[in-house]
Amino acid sequence: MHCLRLFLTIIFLAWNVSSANAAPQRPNIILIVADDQGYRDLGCFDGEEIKTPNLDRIAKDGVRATSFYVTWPACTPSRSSILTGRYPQRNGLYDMIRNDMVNYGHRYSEVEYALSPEMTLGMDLREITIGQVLQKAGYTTGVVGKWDGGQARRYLPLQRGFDFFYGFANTGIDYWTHERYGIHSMFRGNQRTKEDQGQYATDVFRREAMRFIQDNHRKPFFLYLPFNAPHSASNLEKDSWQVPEKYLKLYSEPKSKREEIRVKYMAMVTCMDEAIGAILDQLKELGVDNNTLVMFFSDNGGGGAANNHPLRGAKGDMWEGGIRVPFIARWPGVIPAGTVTDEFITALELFPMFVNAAKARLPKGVHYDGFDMLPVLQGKTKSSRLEMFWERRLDRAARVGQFKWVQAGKGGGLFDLSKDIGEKNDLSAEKPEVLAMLKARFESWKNEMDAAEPRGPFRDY
Ligand SMILES: [Ca+2]
Repeated sequence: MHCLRLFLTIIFLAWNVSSANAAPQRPNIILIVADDQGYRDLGCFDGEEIKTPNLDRIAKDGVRATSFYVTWPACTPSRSSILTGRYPQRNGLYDMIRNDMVNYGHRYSEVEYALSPEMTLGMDLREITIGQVLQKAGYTTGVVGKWDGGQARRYLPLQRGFDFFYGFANTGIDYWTHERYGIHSMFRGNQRTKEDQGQYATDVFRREAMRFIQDNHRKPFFLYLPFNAPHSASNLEKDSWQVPEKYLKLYSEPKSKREEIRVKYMAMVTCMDEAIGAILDQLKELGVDNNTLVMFFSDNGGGGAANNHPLRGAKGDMWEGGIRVPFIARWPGVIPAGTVTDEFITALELFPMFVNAAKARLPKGVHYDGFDMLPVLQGKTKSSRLEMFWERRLDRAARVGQFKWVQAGKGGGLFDLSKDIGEKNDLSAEKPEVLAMLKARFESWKNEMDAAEPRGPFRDY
């Protein structure tokens, strides 16, 4: 009898120890990405007029990173790096997949669209996505929202390491019709679907994300949730800023056309924020919120309706306003609550961080451009990132330590970000040796990218 009691006590203690240690082990991972949200368009990033109580809740429960960068100042290449952990110039997807003729009023027929770049180009099939790695490690993987990695079947999420997909695969749609310039674009799995036509895209993505979590919360899951909000709509009517009335009512009546656009944009953000709040509540209700890593950032800097203050420039630019984005992360018990880091980190750090958190392994023989930044988010270590490079056609930029060099159609110069986050004071003449060093570092990176094994769709090989 005594022995049995001792045995039970040991079992009980062992169980207690293992459950106390269970939280940091193989967490669920939810990666939420906004489309074109400004650096200051969150309450927790000093946004005064915008209502984002749930994003602020993530920051309050976790960390806010103020020097987080994406790899490109617009959608497709930035997202390619999230999925592959590699520079766009290395994974091959270093420009937009887009039918530009719509800009000149051209309307595609379905037959013509089927042959167009939007339909036929995609991320090189030799690239290994984070979905593939986590799926292999036993995670259930899902994508809800904007895939933007190619929409021919071979490029769709179900063929790229994901068990579940609901969303669109091109770069933008009308929020209500789910058409892209007249072409119906919503998918469930590999099939286009009209089941939700007429329903607001953000609401539909909220429902599908919650379904995925409900169905898969009993074992580790990875949910990639890239909203198209608050990007403008891609429709022939140029009815750009679409949002349900109830979110508009949360803001005061606009007094000018400019204010009207701003208010609609803010309401789109608030609608997305509410969806994120519903997901946070759901995690708690299901009892998995302590074992779920939730992250949020914008795929590139804010566009015309956004506020990127105090950064210079906007989406499309090599200025900080194009590439430095708001980032927040929450993992209770692992990332300390209410903290801020100004360490130099980027979207390239996500892939290795997810792989380590999932106790998986990085694929062999693949060059990764980032590192596991979890200890940085925890405030335990300094970032090991020393430099970062950007290239968009003829525009280029480099950050090495505190210095940033820009050479672009809209201007350029050398800036000390530690004193001049707004890139106002060009130090080119004052610090020629620093300028020369940054240019040399860029050239070295460029040579490395050119020497990398070529990937489609844009490179000539
Ligand atoms: Ca974008």
